[in-house]
Amino acid sequence: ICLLKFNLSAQTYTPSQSNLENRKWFSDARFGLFIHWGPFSIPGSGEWVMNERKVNVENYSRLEKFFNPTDFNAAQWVSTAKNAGMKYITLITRHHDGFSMWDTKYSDFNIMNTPYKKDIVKMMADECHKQGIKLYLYYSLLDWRREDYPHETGKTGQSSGRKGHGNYASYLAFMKNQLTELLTNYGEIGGIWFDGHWDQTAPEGAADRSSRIDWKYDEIYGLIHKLQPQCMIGNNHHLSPFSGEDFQMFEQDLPGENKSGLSFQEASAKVPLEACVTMNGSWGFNLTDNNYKSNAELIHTLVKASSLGANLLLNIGPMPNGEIQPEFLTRLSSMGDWLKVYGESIYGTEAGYQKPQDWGCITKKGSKIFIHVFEAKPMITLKDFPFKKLKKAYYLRDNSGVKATLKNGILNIPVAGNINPNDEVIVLETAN
Ligand code: JFZ
Repeated sequence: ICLLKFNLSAQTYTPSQSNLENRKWFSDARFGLFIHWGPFSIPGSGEWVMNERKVNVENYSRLEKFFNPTDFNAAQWVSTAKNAGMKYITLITRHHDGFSMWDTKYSDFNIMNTPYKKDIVKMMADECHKQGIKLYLYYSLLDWRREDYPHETGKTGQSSGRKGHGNYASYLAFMKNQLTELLTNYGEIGGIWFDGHWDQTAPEGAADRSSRIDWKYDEIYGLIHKLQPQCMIGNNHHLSPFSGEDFQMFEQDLPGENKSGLSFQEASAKVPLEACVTMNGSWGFNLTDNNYKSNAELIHTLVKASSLGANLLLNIGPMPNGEIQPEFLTRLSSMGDWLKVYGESIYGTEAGYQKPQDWGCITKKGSKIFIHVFEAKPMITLKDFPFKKLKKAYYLRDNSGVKATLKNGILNIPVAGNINPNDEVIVLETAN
């Protein structure tokens, strides 16, 4: 038995060179745009509307005939992301409702059968490639529509019209066909963002979180890495990364914080990390959610993610007509404005040597330390400073000097007066 175990674990996944390069690119990028959009946006109640309102498959299909986003403009969406300082976009291609946002041969419930009749994934892919932003694709493993998916969520009520316990072999073949389309017809894809694994596990925090079905990830991941070796795989299963996965995500959480109760897993030291967060409380367009985070709060989230060594994937839920609502646009442009001045302290940085503190947090790039101050304080004191010498200390915004001192490993930084309420950054140039 011991030998057998040894042999199995010896077959672990070795990422290709291009995959490792893409991982490094991804970590350096630090900031991306998540887009939850599709026919589920029409009722304005978020992307779970089918499940929450117990809409059966037949009635839900009507949404296909209403989806006509005449104001959708891929060039504008991509430039909005770029102007926000984002380096990649993660687009919903197929959410739990089973609607495909591209021209797929494997399901009729797709964008070509709406009045709009244009391939959204293609338009976004072309525009991303044109504007030099990477495209990642969200793909749901869970399906509320197909009879061959052995669904658990919404087993009663909503799922009426579906019979039996599914046929995973058939469903797996379907997913592989669709993933082959996505990784063949749209140029280079940065990564696949899987979601829905949790449908088959006991809730977060339960002792046994093993899956009720064998997803055959070796086959799915093997196919993806064969079609596009650089393509990174992440899976929102809220567990430590499985073999074959290239990044780890934290839903509505910074790694290690678990404020949402959705991220009990530890941050992996081996793969890039990504926190995904909403701007209000919803992923998909929601007419009643006015719980918007402030500009400062969103910038702090980005900065704290960087200080923990993670990317921030910030979400928008565009409206059914294809417009992005002003509350999202103003927040994105304010983040972009901040990054234009302070981006050096975010892009290409590593985690700081301390966790976020009450006054702010720390990022690092080689021998440069960036002290991010969210609130002015007469003196910030840092113990166990990991460098012997402090060569220079100055404000990143204008290079004006800061009277910081380092003695016996204790660093003192006075931060008085007017500081940028979004986050003021002090650069420390150090040496050993
Ligand atoms: C999932 C999706 O269900 C949601 O619609 C959105 O796309 C988000 C980014 O990802 O969210 C989850 C994930 C896990 C659970 C619930 C929602 N869970 O474990 O119960």
